[in-house]
Formats: sequence, C-alpha cells, structure tokens
Amino acid sequence: MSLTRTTCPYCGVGCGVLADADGTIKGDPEHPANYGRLCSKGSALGETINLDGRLLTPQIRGQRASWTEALDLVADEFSAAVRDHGPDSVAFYVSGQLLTEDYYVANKLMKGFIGSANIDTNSRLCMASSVAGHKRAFGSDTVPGTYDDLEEADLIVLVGSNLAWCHPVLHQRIAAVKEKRPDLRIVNIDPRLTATSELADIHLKISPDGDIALFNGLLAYLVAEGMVDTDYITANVSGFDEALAAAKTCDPTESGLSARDLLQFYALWAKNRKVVTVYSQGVNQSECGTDKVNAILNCHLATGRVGAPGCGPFSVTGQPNAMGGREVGGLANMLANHLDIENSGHRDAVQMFWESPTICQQPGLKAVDLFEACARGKIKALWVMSTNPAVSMPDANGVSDAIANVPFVVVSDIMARTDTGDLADVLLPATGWGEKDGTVTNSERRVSRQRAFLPTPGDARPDWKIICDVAARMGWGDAFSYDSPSEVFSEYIALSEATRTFGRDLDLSVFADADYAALLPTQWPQNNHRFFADGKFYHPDGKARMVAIATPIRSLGSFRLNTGRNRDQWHTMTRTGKAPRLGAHLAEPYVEVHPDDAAALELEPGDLVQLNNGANDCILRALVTPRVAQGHLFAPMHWTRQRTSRSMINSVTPSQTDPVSGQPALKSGSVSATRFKGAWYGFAASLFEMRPTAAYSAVARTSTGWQIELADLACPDDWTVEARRITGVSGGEVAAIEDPATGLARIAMSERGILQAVFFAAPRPVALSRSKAIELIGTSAAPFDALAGRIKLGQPDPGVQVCACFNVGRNTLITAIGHGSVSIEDLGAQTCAGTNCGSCKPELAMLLRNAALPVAAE
Ligand SMILES: Nc1nc2c(c(=O)[nH]1)N[C@H]1C(S)=C(S)[C@@H](COP(=O)(O)OP(=O)(O)OC[C@H]3O[C@@H](n4cnc5c(=O)[nH]c(N)nc54)[C@H](O)[C@@H]3O)O[C@H]1N2
Ligand SMILES: Nc1nc2c(c(=O)[nH]1)N[C@H]1C(S)=C(S)[C@@H](COP(=O)(O)OP(=O)(O)OC[C@H]3O[C@@H](n4cnc5c(=O)[nH]c(N)nc54)[C@H](O)[C@@H]3O)O[C@H]1N2
Ligand code: SF4
Ligand SMILES: [Mo]
Repeated sequence: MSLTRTTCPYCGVGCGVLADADGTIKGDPEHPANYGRLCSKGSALGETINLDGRLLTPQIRGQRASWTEALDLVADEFSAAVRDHGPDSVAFYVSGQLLTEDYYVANKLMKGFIGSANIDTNSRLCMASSVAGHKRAFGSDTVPGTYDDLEEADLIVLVGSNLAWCHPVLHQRIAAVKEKRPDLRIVNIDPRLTATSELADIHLKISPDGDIALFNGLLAYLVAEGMVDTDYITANVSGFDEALAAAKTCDPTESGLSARDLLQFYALWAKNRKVVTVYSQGVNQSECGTDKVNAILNCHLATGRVGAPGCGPFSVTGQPNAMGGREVGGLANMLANHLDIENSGHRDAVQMFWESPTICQQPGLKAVDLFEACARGKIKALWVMSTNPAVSMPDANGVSDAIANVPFVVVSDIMARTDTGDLADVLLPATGWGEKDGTVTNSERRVSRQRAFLPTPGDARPDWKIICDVAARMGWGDAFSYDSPSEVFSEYIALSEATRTFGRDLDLSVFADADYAALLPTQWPQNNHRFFADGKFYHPDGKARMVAIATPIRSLGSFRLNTGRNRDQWHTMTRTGKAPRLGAHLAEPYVEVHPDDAAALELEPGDLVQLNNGANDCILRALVTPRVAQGHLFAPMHWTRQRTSRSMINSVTPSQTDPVSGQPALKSGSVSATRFKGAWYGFAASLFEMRPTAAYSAVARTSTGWQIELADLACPDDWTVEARRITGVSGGEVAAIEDPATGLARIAMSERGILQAVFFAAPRPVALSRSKAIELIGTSAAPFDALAGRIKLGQPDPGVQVCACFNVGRNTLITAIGHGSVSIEDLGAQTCAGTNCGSCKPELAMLLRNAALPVAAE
C-alpha cells in the first residue's frame, strides 16, 4: 500500500503522518518533529475522516445553494459594505488552522485589496503575547528555539504549559531523554498539578500570574550571584539597568512560592547554562501575558542564554499553523512576511509587489475589539474561517450575540453544525484535512506539506480557492488567479525575496527552487540555522532589549477560574468529538475543585456545580482533587452548545485583555460557585444521536452510538415518555423499573430483540458503570437484564478509559497493579496500555503512584 506523506492537523508539534484513504494512520519515521511517534489524537485521525456531520454544499440562510449563488452573494455584500461604509466596516476572523496558502490569500485580500487590516485570528487568543514579547525583546517575532535544543538541555523549565497533554510528542521526546540522561532536570511551573508535573523533578505550584514575581526575582538573584554575562550584555543588550531596577522592587514571594522553593529553582537556573524555558498559555493568556514573556526573556538575555545549542526561551505554538499565520501576517497588527503596518516603506513595498489598488494604513481590530465592534453595529459583513468563536472567545455568549448582530455573516467550515455556523447567513463548505494541499509551519519554524489522500467530498472547496473566488467577484480576478496552492506558495516566497532588503528575520529563500510536490520538512531560513548565535537582533541598534517589568496588581473574586485542555480533545471537538475512543477519556464537562472547597460547597461525589460570573453561568461536573489549589477552579474549554445545554466554560470567562498584545486573559476568570440542586440526575445510552436537553446535559459519541449525562430542576410527569424523547427511540418494546418511593427509574427500549437504548434516572447522581451500559446497546441483551445490570456479571468492569489506543480502563489497570505491575512497562506488558502512542503514560505513572485519576463520573 502506498501511504501519503502528510502532517497532523492538530497541535504545533507538527508531526509527520503517513495516511491512506482506508483510514490507515502511522507516524512518519522520517519526519524530524516526531520520528514516527504520534499521540492519541494523531493516532485516532482515521476515525475522524468520515463524512458524518460534514458540510457538503453551500447554504444560504439554511437552504442549500449553488457555489455561484453563494459566492455572488458574499462578494456583493462585502462590496456593498465597503462602498457604503468604508473598508473598515468589514472583517475576517481567521485561524491558525488555515494552511499558509489560505492564510496568505485571506490577508492579501483584506489588507491589499479591500484596504483594511480588520483581519484577526484565533492566534490572538493563543500566541499574541509571545509575538508582542518577541518583538519587544528581539525587534522581530523570531522563535529561536528548536526541538533539538530540548534534547540537548540540562534544565528544561515548563512555564504554564501542560506539554504532556497539549504537545504530547514533544513531551515524549523529553521523557525519552530523561530516561537516558536522568540528570536532566525538569521544572514545571503551574498553579495546578497536571500530567506534565509527573515527569518533572520539581513542580512549583505558583499563584496565578505569579510568574512575573518569579522571573523578576530570578533576574535579581542572577545579578546578586554574579551570574549575568556582562560582556554579552554590553555588546548585545540594551535596557539592562532599567529591567534590573524594576525587578529589584518586586518581592519574589508574591509568586506564592516559599523562599526555599524559590532558592532551589534559582540555584538550578544559575547552575545550568543549557536551560530551555518552554512556555505556553499559562504565560500568554493573561492580562500581563506580554510582561510575563519579557520577564522570561530578560533572564535569558542577561545570561546570554539564547542562540546557542540547548538553551533559550521557547514559546511552543498551539495550532498546526500558528507560525505560518504569523509569517504571512495574519494578525490585525502585522502586514505580511514579518513586515510592519506602521512602516510606510514596508507598506509601499508590499503594495508594489501585490500591484494592489490600496494597502491598509493602520492596524485593524484585534479579536476582542473586533467582536465588540460587531456588537456596536460597526461591522456590516463578517467572514469567519476555520475557527469557532461563538465557543472559543471569552464571554462567548456576548460574542454570539455580537455575531448575530452583524447584518451579513459568512462561515467557512468543514462541519454543518457548529455554534458559529448556526449564526451564519452563508455557510461555505471547505475541504478538510486529508482532502486539501498546502503547507504548515510548526513551533520550530519547520515548514511541512499537508497532502490530500482523500477525494473531495460533495461540493467542498479548499479555503484558498473560496477566498480567491470571492476576490475575483469583487473585481480582483487577476491578482487572485492561482491554479493551485503551489502557485500561492511561490508568490509568498517571492514576496519574501522582494522584501529581503528590509533585513527582517523571515528569509524564505531556501524554498525558492523547492519542488512543492516533493517538499521535505524544512526549517526557515534553513535547517539547523541558529538565530541570534552572533548576538545580532532586529532592533535598529542591532541589540536585544530587556524590558522593565512591574508586578501586576491582582484582583481576585471568590474563585479564580483557570481553563485549558484535555488530552484527547481538540478545542471545540468538531473533529475529535467524532472518535469514540477519544470521547471515552473524559466524556463530560468538568471542573476541578479542591477538597476543602468541595466540603464548604457541600459537594458529594458526582455532584454538579454551577459557576456564575455575575452575568452568565454554566453547570459542570465537580471533580474533587487536590491538584488545584484551594480557591482555584480549573475547567477545560472543549464543550459547546452542540454537545451540552449549559456547560460552555467561556460563558463565564472575562474579556479583559493584555494591554500590549490584546490577548484575552482566558486563565483568570472570577466566579462564584454553588452546588447545583437537581431534582433528578440521569444517564442514557442510545443507538441514535441525542441532542442536549434539560438544565444539564452532555452528549458524547460511544463505540455503540451516543451517550448523554443529564440533570434537571423538575421531574417529568412520565419517565417513559421522557426516556423516549431523550434517546430518540419511538417504537419497539419498553421495559421499565420505576420506584416512586425512591424516585428511581430505569428504562430499556428494544426493537426486534435488539437493545436500542437504556435510560437511568435517580434523585442523586446515578452510580452505574457507563461502559457496561454502552456495551449493551445494539446487542440482543434482554431489556430487564440490562436494567438489572445482570449481563456480564462475573466479568470485571474495566472502568473509565485511560489508554485510548487499546481501550484499557482504570479498573483493569488497578487490578494489574494489584497483581504486581510496578512500572509503566509492566502495565504495558499485562494490559497493552501505553504501548502504542504513549499519551497515557503520565496517567499510568499517576496510577502507579496511587493518585486519583481525573474521572468526572463513573
Ligand atoms: N489535547 C489537546 N492539545 C492541544 C490543544 C487541544 O485543544 N487539545 N490545543 C492546542 C493549542 S491551540 C494550544 S494554544 C496549546 C495550549 O497548550 P498549553 O498552554 O500547554 O495548555 P493549557 O491547558 O491551555 O494551559 C497550560 C497550563 O497553564 C496553566 N496556568 C494557568 N494560569 C497560569 C499562570 O498564571 N501561570 C502559570 N505558570 N501557569 C498557568 C494551567 O493550569 C494549564 O495547566 O495546546 C495545543 N494542543
Ligand atoms: N476558556 C478558554 N478558551 C480558549 C482557550 C483556553 O485556553 N481557554 N484557548 C484559546 C486558543 S489558544 C485557541 S487556539 C482557540 C481555538 O478555538 P477555535 O479555533 O474556535 O476551535 P476549533 O474547534 O479548533 O475551531 C476550528 C473550526 O474550524 C473547522 N475546520 C477544521 N478544518 C477546517 C478547514 O480546513 N477549513 C475550514 N474552513 N474550517 C475547518 C472546525 O470544524 C472548527 O469548527 O480557543 C481559545 N479559547
Ligand atoms: S503531538 Fe499529537 S496532536 Fe500534536 S502534531 Fe503530533 S500527533 Fe498531532
Ligand atoms: Mo491555541
């Protein structure tokens, strides 16, 4: 079988994948990001490429339409808005999941032809603070780090990064080095204990936003200990005195760490020249995100620990093409190819190259401001591509209202139903991963090809093509007349060539003669190039800048709400939500609550908690765990209105932003919490797709159909009617066990001897083995036996899934540990867990240490 060489569409590690239309997915042994490895999400890609739920034709206001009708309408509405209200009355909101070619033409259309910079991207929620911090320090948005540096380092500091779940293959690479070289030191700085803490020698349970106090303290310590590199500073760095003066005014214990912990970390940092500081959303998504970035960069600059093997700051990017988007200028405050909107020379050069009628004159609206402008009626036409802001923006309810307030909304997506798509006037079907061609740039500046290996489904078209078709209808056909993504790529490379005279870091000449079809994964400006090795930076004086950073003033509500990600889901779950094995890891929206807080809130096992920020609320399953600090809560971002009734965490996150980068502080909500007092709680499994209903409900895919968790404030009049409504089973026979005294109801529905659905309700959270109930759906199990739980007695319940590849449950693993497994290898030998992709290894380690697993409901 000949497999197609492509790149994973999820995280910024950018792993090479070998894929086939039959669903075969393998890690590419030759790709330098992963050398054959894949994590659980990558391994399950084959389960997500089916056409279930796909958007396959254009739609205008819910009705199927032809491409001609849809494109004409989009072009007419955008042209009319520009004509009547000016270029700034329209906006694009795009995504780090677009390919470079898509991104390039979207940016070209908005900035060079429409003439506005109102194109912002979900990278604003993701990398904007890193971009701003890099520009302040280096004079350019240059990521100097490479993955090899992580393997060469003697100390790896992970700040605000849950690498084990969010960049699993990088995490595995580090784990492999640690195994070979146990003296490699790893420090994890995170307010909560995560799967990443498992590999770390030291976990520093920092206060939220305590990072500035920590790194300012480190700078002062390095100076006091004589550990700064004064020659390097004199030759290559400005701003040292001011940065030190600011650092000295700051009390490091404001980080929430003890003097002992601080000293231990500082001494480790001072001692190891080869230190890589990896940072991610715990740093970026904050009201002081850019300052946090610079507080980290200051320490690397003061010690000259940048631009040399095995050391440097390393902002790992989240999305597969976050870097590509930055390169083509996809943010509202950037031009193209790392050039600046504010610089008239840059603007003229780009306009001349594009031969465009105009060029934006000033930065456009950043994401939060953009949706605020929508709410105020300033935006007349909005086009959202490859992102789901009705879920992923802070204050997502407000953002949804804002989108609904825009007179004309276009959404390009691969799925027919998303929370944002539901608000669109026009839906445009894009080809998805495996169906389209293009390039992406990973965290270490490596450009890799995504290649099609599937036929184009329905009428779908690649994003670059859709954008060019609209541009042509707006009157700019000549400038957008590409026949293929490779032509777009060539133009992008040529633009970088044409603007080389400005001496920016983005030099793409290595691709000038590249064979696009056969392009090998290649770093810019070339493989193994070391930025800043010569001490030269991109500020006009050639020096790097240290920035004076003041400690932030923190205001805390009753609970500090931190948010983030789960191992096996990707953002708003439009793709990973299709794979049963990924859903089984954590099937419900949950919130981590400290045991003392849980006691004060009178939470019992399985209870639901209602969070309220004063304006909106959401309901989540309480997961009581000491991994979060008292007074803190943590909830994942993944659940939407498609899968839950009221469990979207961004309903209660604030839209405060970092003043420099405009990045929202998605890690620092302030909410009150109360126990949700349901009149009944339920669980159902069905052959059929179920939709959210009741005050609390969470739907997930299962291996036999669908499951739903439920709770509501009032009991229905008739449980059987309710069970049929929820499970979607209208015919066949019903077996019911109801006990009015206790309020328990168990109902099974079957047709021609096949069990269609089971439904369980009780006045308290339902304790039953979900996995067993799910297994029975679609089988010939007798309904009453199913309800009594008599089937397969004597066969142990595997428990909640830990290993997604081999579907190994927690109870199976605990049993194996009871039978003498003392290591991850033993567990693998006994149960297969962890022997394929390895993403569950941190959890296996946790189990071996007898720590509680993140289980919402079992
Ligand atoms: N499984 C999975 N992987 C993904 C994604 C996904 O959706 N699912 N998305 C991808 C994307 S786009 C991104 S951006 C990355 C994100 O990757 P990460 O940034 O690693 O993930 P998060 O879970 O958002 O947040 C990381 C950690 O920051 C901590 N944190 C919160 N506040 C603070 C603070 O004040 N200081 C410090 N030091 N830490 C803090 C949180 O407790 C959390 O554990 O993941 C990428 N990879
Ligand atoms: N509370 C909280 N909120 C957060 C975060 C957090 O940590 N906490 N993190 C933020 C971050 S870092 C990020 S990056 C965002 C991510 O948030 P989003 O970008 O909104 O999330 P996705 O689910 O990845 O949305 C991608 C959409 O594009 C569609 N799609 C997939 N492939 C294609 C394609 O080829 N073409 C087109 N046109 N569409 C496609 C998918 O179906 C999906 O609807 O969330 C942010 N929101
Ligand atoms: S680590 Fe996993 S999600 Fe990220 S690129 Fe690799 S296989 Fe894909
Ligand atoms: Mo992200």
